[in-house]
Amino acid sequence: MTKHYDRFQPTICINEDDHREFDAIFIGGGAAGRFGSAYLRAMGGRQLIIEKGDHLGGQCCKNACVPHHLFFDLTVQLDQLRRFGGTYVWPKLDFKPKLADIIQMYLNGRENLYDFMFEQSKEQLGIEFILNHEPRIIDNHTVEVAGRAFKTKNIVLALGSRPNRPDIPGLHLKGVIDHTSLVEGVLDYEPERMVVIGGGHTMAPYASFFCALGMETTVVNRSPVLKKMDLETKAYVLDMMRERGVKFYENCPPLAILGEDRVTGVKIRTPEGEKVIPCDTVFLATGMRPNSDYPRQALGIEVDAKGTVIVDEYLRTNVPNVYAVGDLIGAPMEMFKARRSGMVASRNILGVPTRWQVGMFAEQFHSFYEVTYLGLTEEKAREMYGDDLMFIRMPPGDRSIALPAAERSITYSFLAPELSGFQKAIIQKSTRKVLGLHHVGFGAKEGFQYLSWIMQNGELTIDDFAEMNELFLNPSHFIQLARLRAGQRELVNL
Ligand code: KPC
Ligand code: COM
Repeated sequence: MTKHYDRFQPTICINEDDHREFDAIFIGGGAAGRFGSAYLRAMGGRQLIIEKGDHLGGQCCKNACVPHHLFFDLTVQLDQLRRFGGTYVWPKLDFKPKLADIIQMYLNGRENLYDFMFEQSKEQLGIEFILNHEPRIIDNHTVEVAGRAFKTKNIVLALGSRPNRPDIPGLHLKGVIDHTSLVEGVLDYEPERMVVIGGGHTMAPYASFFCALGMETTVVNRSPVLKKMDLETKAYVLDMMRERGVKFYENCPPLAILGEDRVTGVKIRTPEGEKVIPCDTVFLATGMRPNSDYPRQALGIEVDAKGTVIVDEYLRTNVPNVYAVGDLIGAPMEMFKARRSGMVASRNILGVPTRWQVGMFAEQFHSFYEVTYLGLTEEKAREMYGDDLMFIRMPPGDRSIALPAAERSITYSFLAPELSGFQKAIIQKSTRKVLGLHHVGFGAKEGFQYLSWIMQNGELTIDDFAEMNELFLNPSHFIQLARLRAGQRELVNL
């Protein structure tokens, strides 16, 4: 691929022939800043991104979404190779994959992505930007870069977040990493025993990946893991991780990371007393913290106790003409939130008043499967609607049924049916409304993006499902399964 820029050089991509004042300077060129900029520019405004890092696209391509999707893909391939290697179409896995090699593969490919971010932003989108320069915010209309003062009508803070450090001793030890340092190649050895601390959407994919690479992998969390999930669906996810060898200590607070110079173990509190889990590496998956310190100092931006920038419904901060977007404004720290909030700030800046509403969205993470869920859990639905509920499950009870079966899961359904996935729809009987959808498998997350939109903007009923056109075999099965029952006046579980 052609190289469009040298990421080690400071870069100033400004249209010096355009003498208009900037409508907005975006501080930070991640997903929020880049999409906010693209949208503002598309509406006819003038913007400038100032990014102190060496690329556009932020953490997504640096160390977050992109590597973790790559690692997920490798996790699934390795899972199949380990399980089926030497039979049918699979060669025997006769070497030990190395984490260091995979990180290097990622880093090599990342250059292409950075380059594309540059090229698309500059040539296709016509965005103006500065890279590899630290911005200095002078006031709410002035930002200085490399001795040059840029005037702007508005500032949009898009500074992202960084990993939270839990409050336990031993974080400084060699071998304590997180998803950001992992891809910086901080490990000069191949980990064999990994403890993952945390219980959320970062824990599951990384624990699965480490396990798939052949590491002895243990998850430790102070409270239950995957707290937001429907319990039955969560049980499937955890069973499937355990089946591959991941060990879990839920409700076991980590007390200390042990070691002299490098990590040797993690001390935890269990109901039976304290316990040490020996390991050579600790992976922190303990959440993210907004990068709000600088704007707080420079402009007096108001933040809460977690460092989240406080914004109104138009994404305005307490300082006039200063907006905040993306991870800075708190949960959900997700891609859609970053990109959409950038867009909403731009609309407001250019005089199209737009309220920021997160709205209904599907939660999604990886384990050895894609896990996607939307709407109510069974527990919540029972609390709200009692017995006025109907359920569709696949498999309907006995996991040895070779369903679900579709992209990727069909291989399991023929060779190891109990591993082919799990899904559940929760429907209110009286109104026939779909309240919750839960899916563990492959390929369904695509559909959930649209389902969340439908559920948010009206309602989705079992009868609507029956009218949809499924692409058989399809990963989510909700359409055909719903149709098997939709003819009933009085809905019965499936
Ligand atoms: C995945 C799958 O549904 C395969 S076979 C199902 C046939 S039917 O239930 O009649 O649509
Ligand atoms: C993708 C980054 S890696 S962005 O959201 O397109 O800017």
